[in-house]
Amino acid sequence: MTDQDWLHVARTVFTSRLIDTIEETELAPAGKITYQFSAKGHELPQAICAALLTHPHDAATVYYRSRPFVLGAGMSIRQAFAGPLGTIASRSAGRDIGVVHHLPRGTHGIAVLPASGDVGAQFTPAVGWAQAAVYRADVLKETAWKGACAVAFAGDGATATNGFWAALGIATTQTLPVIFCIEDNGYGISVPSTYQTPGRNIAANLRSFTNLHVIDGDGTQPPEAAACIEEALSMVRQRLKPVLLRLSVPRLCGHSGADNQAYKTSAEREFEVARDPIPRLREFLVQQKICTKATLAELEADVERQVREELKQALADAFPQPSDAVRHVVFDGKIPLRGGMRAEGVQYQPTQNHDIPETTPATEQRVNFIEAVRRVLDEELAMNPRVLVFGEDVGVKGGVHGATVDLQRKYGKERVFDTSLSEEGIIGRAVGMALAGLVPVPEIQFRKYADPATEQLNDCGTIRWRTNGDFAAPIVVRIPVGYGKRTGDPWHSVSGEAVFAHAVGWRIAFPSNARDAAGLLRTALRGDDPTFFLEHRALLDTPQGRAAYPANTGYMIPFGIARNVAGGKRATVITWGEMVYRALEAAERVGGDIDVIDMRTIIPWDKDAVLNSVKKTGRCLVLHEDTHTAGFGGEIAAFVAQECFMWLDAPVQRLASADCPIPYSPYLMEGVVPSVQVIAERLKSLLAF
Ligand SMILES: Cc1ncc(C[n+]2csc(CCOP(=O)(O)OP(=O)(O)O)c2C)c(N)n1
Repeated sequence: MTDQDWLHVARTVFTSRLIDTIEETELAPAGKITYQFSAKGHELPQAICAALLTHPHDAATVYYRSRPFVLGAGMSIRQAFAGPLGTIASRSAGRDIGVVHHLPRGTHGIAVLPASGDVGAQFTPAVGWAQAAVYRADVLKETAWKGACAVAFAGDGATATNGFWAALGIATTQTLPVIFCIEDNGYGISVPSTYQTPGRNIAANLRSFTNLHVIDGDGTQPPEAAACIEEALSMVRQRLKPVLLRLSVPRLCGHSGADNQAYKTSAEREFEVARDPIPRLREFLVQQKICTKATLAELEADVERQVREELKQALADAFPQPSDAVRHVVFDGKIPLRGGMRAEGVQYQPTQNHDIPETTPATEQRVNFIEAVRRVLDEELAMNPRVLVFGEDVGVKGGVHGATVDLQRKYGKERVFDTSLSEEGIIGRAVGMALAGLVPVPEIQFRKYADPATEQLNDCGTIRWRTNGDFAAPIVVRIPVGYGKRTGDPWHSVSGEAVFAHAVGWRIAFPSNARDAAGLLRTALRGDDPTFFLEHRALLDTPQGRAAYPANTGYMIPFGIARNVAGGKRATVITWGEMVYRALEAAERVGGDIDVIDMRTIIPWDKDAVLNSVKKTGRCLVLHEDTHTAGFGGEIAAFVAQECFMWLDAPVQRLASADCPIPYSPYLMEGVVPSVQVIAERLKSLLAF
């Protein structure tokens, strides 16, 4: 730390403290801000980190108490006020609470990655960034990335979350340059840290963790805090070990503006006040002759003047318009500053509905569905060195479904690799990698096992929106879904696309054959939105899923364009995935002349195809394998009822799996999943209405 660094630290600390005080005593009481989170007591280590994270490719993942860091990293005071005020000058333009930060490029180039309101969600994206930094430096030989690291900031409560342990496992097994900086204030809102980790000290508990460097220090003492942070940075810059850096700090405020801290004794509060880092910092600066008392007073006065000035500007800033709210939910032309395929010159193709004309592929030999997936991955890996493929058993084994067979041998362990058994880790890491400019293609082994990744998946989908289009993490998550060839069961046979359809910001492909799988997967991989790519298990290596593989490597199918798999005038069946084949058989059984529409993508879905068909036939059955209640069929049926009312000759029908898990016994499964016979019966009654 140079004198200059210390002056930067002092300015950040004083600025942050004053902003907190103004919010607490002026803006919140006046009703100008509704969410108020102070960082009082936490300022010093954060400001030191901001001063020392000088590598242009460093990144930090932060949380709601990280404003001192973000100020130190380059967020303006006006933006700091604008956040809680909810004006258009805030980084999210009023979309997010002011302390859920992001900063595409700070003072030294450091990125503050999009924070989450979910405690613990900041850890796995940090390890993803760290792994991407290593990949870009070592494999892509981008020297500018050499020595870059990631820092995840969190409170002590966050060390109890799944995300913390997922990230710790990844960082230590892969020796990633990441620092877990735990600002331990002894509480998570009102819950003491004895509930988060036994004996209340996470550093003490992790001392024997293999391949982890543990540092435990006082975050209120300037030289000690700086020494701890310098030690941590030196460890990760040399890539010796990841670091758990615990710094104890007082929380000199309520958890938020609404919290009166009645759960702390007065002795505790007095003890905390005595540990205020600001008097210690002042004393240190003068003692070390970095400032005189007079220049220090001048600095503080200057901070006050600047804060007041920028507050005035912030209070004059406009509020967003209601019509601004729905912009940047998906890629809409604004190129993200961080992440996204277009970042730093990567070839990009739009995925927007109808943007890409579907070409006729030069047809080739027929291949299994899973082989089509494997080939597209192979081709994209060959074409784009930023593509990485990973998941459980994806490496040497080639995936439990065979989608990645041979790819590790061909492209190496850095590009095609096994992960720890942590779905939160797989997705969170993918998000961090995408933000660092890579194209991650994670595999979740079965649909049910996406459950532990729910938080990361949902947060990933809203990154573009939350950051007002500044960041994007277009990952492509491949997931086998549905029942198997011979049997089902509650764990491996879930389709569950309706839950994903409800996740804002995501696209969903649900192809029914090898050709569509190839075209849609490539579109997803070259697009700029996160995509669920669902692969039906009963189609992976069966005759039904087999199709001619499109040989031209540029073959893409746009999202939101359905395919008529059978033509007819008597009724319309709208379906997708394996149900397409049951529908076709059922249509034959009732005498044919039925329009069968394979949706191919669920988000976006082809409303025009549905409209045109139902207007022609006057009868509509929506069929899917996902459970009935709140299934995606409800969405389509509601649309048809509203838009085709005048053309309908019968009520819109829905047929789906019973609201029941998929059973193991094939006999029981017959009672849950719509069989050809049940579909045919339903069609018969629809035609007879
Ligand atoms: C996943 C999740 N669960 C619960 C909450 C509600 N919540 C917000 S902050 C917080 C306490 C976090 O404490 P800690 O990590 O120690 O950070 P501190 O506030 O003390 O700095 C809780 C329970 C949340 N935001 N996210």
